[in-house]
Amino acid sequence: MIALPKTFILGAATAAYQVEGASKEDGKGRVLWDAFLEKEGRFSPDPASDFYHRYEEDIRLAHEHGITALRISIAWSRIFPHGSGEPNAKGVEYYRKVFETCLRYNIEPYVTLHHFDTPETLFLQGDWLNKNQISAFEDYAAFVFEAYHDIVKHWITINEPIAYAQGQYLSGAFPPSEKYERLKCVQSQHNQLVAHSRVVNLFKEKGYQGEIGLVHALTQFYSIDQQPQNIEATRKHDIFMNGFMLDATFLGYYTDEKLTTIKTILADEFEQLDIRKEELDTLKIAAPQLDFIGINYYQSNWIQYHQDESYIFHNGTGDKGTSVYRIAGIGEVVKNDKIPTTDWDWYIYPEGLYDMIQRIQNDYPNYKKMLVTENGLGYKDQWIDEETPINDQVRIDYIATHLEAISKAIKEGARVDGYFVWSLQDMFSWSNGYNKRYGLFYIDFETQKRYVKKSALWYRELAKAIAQQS
Ligand code: BGP
Repeated sequence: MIALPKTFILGAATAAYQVEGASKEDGKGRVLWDAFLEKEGRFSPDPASDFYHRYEEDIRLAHEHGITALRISIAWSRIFPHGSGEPNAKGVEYYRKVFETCLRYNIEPYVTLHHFDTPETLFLQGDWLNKNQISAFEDYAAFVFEAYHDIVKHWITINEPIAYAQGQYLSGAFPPSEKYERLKCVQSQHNQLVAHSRVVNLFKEKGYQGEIGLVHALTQFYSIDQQPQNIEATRKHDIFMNGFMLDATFLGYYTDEKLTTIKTILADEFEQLDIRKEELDTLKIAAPQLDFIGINYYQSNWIQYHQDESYIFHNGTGDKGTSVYRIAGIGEVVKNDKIPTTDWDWYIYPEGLYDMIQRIQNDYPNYKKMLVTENGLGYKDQWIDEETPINDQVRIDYIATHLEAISKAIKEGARVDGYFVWSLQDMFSWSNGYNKRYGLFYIDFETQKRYVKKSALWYRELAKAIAQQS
């Protein structure tokens, strides 16, 4: 058995827009994705895995397979269809039923307030680039805390500020599909960190019971070789994607090293970066009050120097070997033939998770605890027939080796309290659609029937073994 403490939380993760479907039901407002997906015409967010109607079955299945914690996000646009104004009673009632169902099945809900789904009205006004969204987010959070603080004790403000900003303004895979806009990417990160901090401070001021954290997508970067310019490109890449946000999260300010590097990357545009004194004060108050950090770790990347034009090709189809990622003045992701990849060109490297945990321990010794809030394998699972269990041994190997990396870090003194596999069930993937499956449970998207995968059975045995330790 993988050595994990008896108290280790074995959970699973979901996100509202990816599982719920029902995107136009019961007064839900539109989000940034609706028009984008309609226009693209590649795939639809409806019915996704129809969690909106089938949550009871999914929560029961989770319970039956040893899961004791579930990451669920609230769709802001179900509560406030336009981001602010009058709350939508049906949305408020829906999430109460979902959280009550979790508790009935002894599952602790970990609730995310923003998981890539800004209401359309706010998106059209600039999304996180518009500082007014920060107050709207705070008002929404205040309402939601009041509505559910009696039953929800674990909160996550924002899911992956960098991945959202990166998708929107660098790779263009997320609406509004802008590319290579480095300034916007940094500005969005900063504004999200301010919004996060305001909500942490509010939660603590009000004295709610429970914990509040922030989830970061953390990719581990390694230099492709020992050439100084590649080592330097890796350092820059890391600051752009990880270090800038980690400073704000744990220290409550940006260190000179981070700001100087961002200045080098943004060059002339740096002057336009809008970071205000009162915002820095807010970060400073929030940092020591943060109860946990969630790490979403999927992959590591190998980097080399790149000074020419930016060019990104997003492999959103699973055609192996098609990804290209080069950002002028930051670095280029290069091929490393020694490391296996998924069909979407994500490097499978559990050591990177271990290194990331160690890095947080070393660089930010004031952290209180870490949770791995997402980790899992995107795979083209094959359904054979009703009788044959879906054999996803590759997913089991992926999860097991990453849990081994966590186990090693814990043994060496890191405080990592839990693991949430991405994902509970197959669902819709933002820029990839439905053929990139991550679930412990297979969904037939035509019939919406659920099938247990081998990984779910393995997860159940692991949960048992952890719980039965003396
Ligand atoms: C994270 C997101 C999830 C999920 C996951 C897998 O960045 O928080 O919502 O989608 O990545 O990514 P993808 O669906 O692109 O494979």
